[in-house]
Formats: sequence, structure tokens, C-alpha cells
Amino acid sequence: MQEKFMDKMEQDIMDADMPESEKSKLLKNLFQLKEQKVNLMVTGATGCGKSSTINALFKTEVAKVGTSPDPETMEITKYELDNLIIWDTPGLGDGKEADVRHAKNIISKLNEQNEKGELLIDLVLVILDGSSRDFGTSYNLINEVIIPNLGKDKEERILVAINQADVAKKGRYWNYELNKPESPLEKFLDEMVNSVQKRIKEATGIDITPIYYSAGFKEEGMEQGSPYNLSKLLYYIIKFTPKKKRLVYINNLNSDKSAWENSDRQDNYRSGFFDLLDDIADEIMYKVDDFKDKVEEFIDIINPFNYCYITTATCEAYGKPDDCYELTMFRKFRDRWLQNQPDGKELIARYYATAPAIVELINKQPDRMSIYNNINKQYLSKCLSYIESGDNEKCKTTYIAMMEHLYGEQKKWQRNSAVTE
Ligand SMILES: Nc1nc2c(ncn2[C@@H]2O[C@H](COP(=O)(O)OP(=O)(O)OP(=O)(O)O)[C@@H](O)[C@H]2O)c(=O)[nH]1
Ligand SMILES: [Mg+2]
Repeated sequence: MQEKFMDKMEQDIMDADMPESEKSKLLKNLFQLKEQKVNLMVTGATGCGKSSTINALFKTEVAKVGTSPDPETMEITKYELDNLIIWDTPGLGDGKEADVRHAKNIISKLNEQNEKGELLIDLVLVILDGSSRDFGTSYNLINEVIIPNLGKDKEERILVAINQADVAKKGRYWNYELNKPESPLEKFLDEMVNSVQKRIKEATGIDITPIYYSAGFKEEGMEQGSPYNLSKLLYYIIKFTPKKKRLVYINNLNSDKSAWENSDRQDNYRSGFFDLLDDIADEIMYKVDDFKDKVEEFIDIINPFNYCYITTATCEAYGKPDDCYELTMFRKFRDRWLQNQPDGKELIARYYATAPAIVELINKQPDRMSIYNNINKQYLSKCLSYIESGDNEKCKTTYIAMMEHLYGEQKKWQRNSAVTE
């Protein structure tokens, strides 16, 4: 089992060579972080996929997924995963009488306070069923039940997510092979997002940016289908969770990497996770780099963006594993230095938009080994030695030169492929 993140940090501080007073200060900070609890409410109309979403995001199959038309989750169900507490509440749409009861339950949960007198619920995740034509009940739930009962900072305590993106157009324009929407479906889903945002804004004045995803379809006795945009959903869940509480998720995430793989890549969620978790490092103030290594282990599980495509391909060509020294160094360079440079994020985004196609093209060339050898000799090995000697600027210049070189070569390879096809 994966070692508990906080326990490891604690051990490190205990073993550290530093004055006792310093140690106890750090341990105090750490204990404060360790005690934090997250209370997440997951709600939405019957069958929208609350249970499926909880199961996709978190470690165990805790929530029962419905296979019959009877609503599976009749009353509020509580799941406790260490310090992460999930309240799975039925939304509206179960008939008049049941709806009144559900609304009452939700309102009273939203107004509940913890022992410190703060509102218990940190964040409400409202799930909409993207395959449904009618969001009327969901709008009632959001506009009349949830938003009026969110207290202050309403915008930061509600996340609206449209599930079942795969079947939003009855399965049409869903690319089942790549597990992602084709552009007509993307357009359709974007319009859905805009219209939901508009309806909520008109009714409540609250500006919410919904996202869409798919928790994955599951049939009795079958493995759950692969989710789409789950990393995006998690990114927003973490972003909307108070800073001090963000580490709570770390030990409880679904450790199946394939669940996190497919996403829209609109944003670099990987560096996003670093930004979100970075602030906490200051709280512990001890071996910040070690802390970041641990955060990185966590991000590696859930991150769809771990690929240094070109380095990975080069390492693969040499038969090296995907956690080889070069890759680890380049990832650190990218996540901890490059992305904090003024043009860093832009460079990284361009890389992600172009590198996969370049690698695909190289792999089709008859002389691919000599191409990889050349990339390694001319650029990657130089980059590596610059990083080792602390000259990140030079590494960046070399990296830019490599990309320019590859863009030029790409045109040549494209012509070659056109001739052979
Ligand atoms: N195609 C597809 N089906 C999904 C998705 N998410 C959930 N489903 C299916 O939708 C049905 C209902 O899912 P549940 O997770 O039980 O929904 P729920 O909101 O927990 O339902 P109740 O607890 O009954 O209100 C199940 O058959 C799921 O397999 C998805 O992203 N895509
Ligand atoms: Mg359920």
C-alpha cells in the first residue's frame, strides 16, 4: 500500500537534524494540516451518476451504482475515507413528496456547523446528467435549494459538473477508441456549459463555470468504462477546497492511472496541481523539495500530462524505463522551473499541442533510431548537463532550438510520408 503521505512527512521531520524548538514548530504545523477534514456534498437528480463519480474519483467502490430505475440513494449517505467525508444526497426529481424531503435534508446539511462554528460542508458538487434534454429539476435544485443556502462566498462553494458527456448526443460523435468527444459533440457540450451558466446567472446572479466530464458507464458485473475529464473535475474540486484542506485528497484517490488519462487538455492540469498544492509547502517549511517530490508522486498517479513525449520516445528507443533519470530531471525542470518563467506556460502548452504528432511521425520513419540518436546527441544530453550544472536558462534555449529543429524536420517527414502512402 502507498505509504501515508503525512506519516512520511512526520517521520522526516522527526529524523531531521535541527533544533528541537524548530522541530516542534514544524510538527505543530503538520498536525494542523493532518487534522483537517473535507466535507464534500455530492448531489444531483436521480441517475445522474453521483455514485459512479464518487467511485471513479476515490479509492474504493464505496457507492452503490444503480442498475434499476429505482433511485439507489434514497436518503443522505455518508462515506468516510480517512479525513474525507462525502455526503451523497439524492437530488430532486423523485416525485413531489420525496422532493420536499430531499430539499429539506439538503438545506439542513448545508446549514450544519462544525465544532468551530463554521459551515460543515466545504464544497457542493452538483452533477447534471448530460444525456438529459431537460435540466429543469436541476435548475430548481441549484437555484432554489443550494445557492440560497451556501452562506457567504457562494461562488467558491459550488461546482456544477455535467456528467455522461459520452452519451450527451446518444453516443454519437463520441470517439470510443480514443475515449473523447469529436468536435461536433465538443461544440454541443460547450453550448450546454454556456446555457447552464447563463440560466444560473439569470436566476441567482451567481457566476459559475460548469465543466463536463464522463464518469464512465458501468454494467452489472463489468469493469467501469474509462472516465473522461476526471482530472479536470478533480482539479476544480481541489481548487475549490480551502488551501489547508487540500492534502486530504492525497491518500484517497483512485490509484488506477487509466481513470485519469483522458482529458480535454485545455489546461495543463499537471502544473495546475502543483500551483494548487504549492502553498501548503510553506506551511511545513521543511525540505520543500522533498515535500514537492511527494506531491509529485501523487500527481503522477492522477496526471494526464506526465509525458515528456520526445524524451519518453527517446528513452523508449533506448529501452529505458519511463522513470529513468533523464525523464525525472526533465519533468522537474518543466514543473519547477520552466513553468514559472514568463513564457514558460506558453512554451509548455505549445509543446503539448505539437509533440505527440511529431513523435508519431518519427516512429513512422525508417531511420527512426538515428533520428532519436541525433535528438539525444544534439539536444537532450546537452539539456541534461545544463540542468545538472544549474544552468536552466541554457537548457531552455537548447530546448527551444530543438523544437524549432523538429518543426522544420516535421515538414520533411510529412512530405516523405505522403510519398510512401
Ligand atoms: N454512459 C455513461 N453512463 C454513466 C455515466 N455515469 C454514470 N452512468 C450510468 O448511469 C447509471 C446511474 O449511475 P449512478 O452512479 O448510480 O447514479 P446516481 O446519481 O448515484 O443514482 P441514484 O443514487 O439512484 O440517484 C448507471 O447505469 C451508470 O453506469 C457516464 O459518464 N456515462
Ligand atoms: Mg447513487
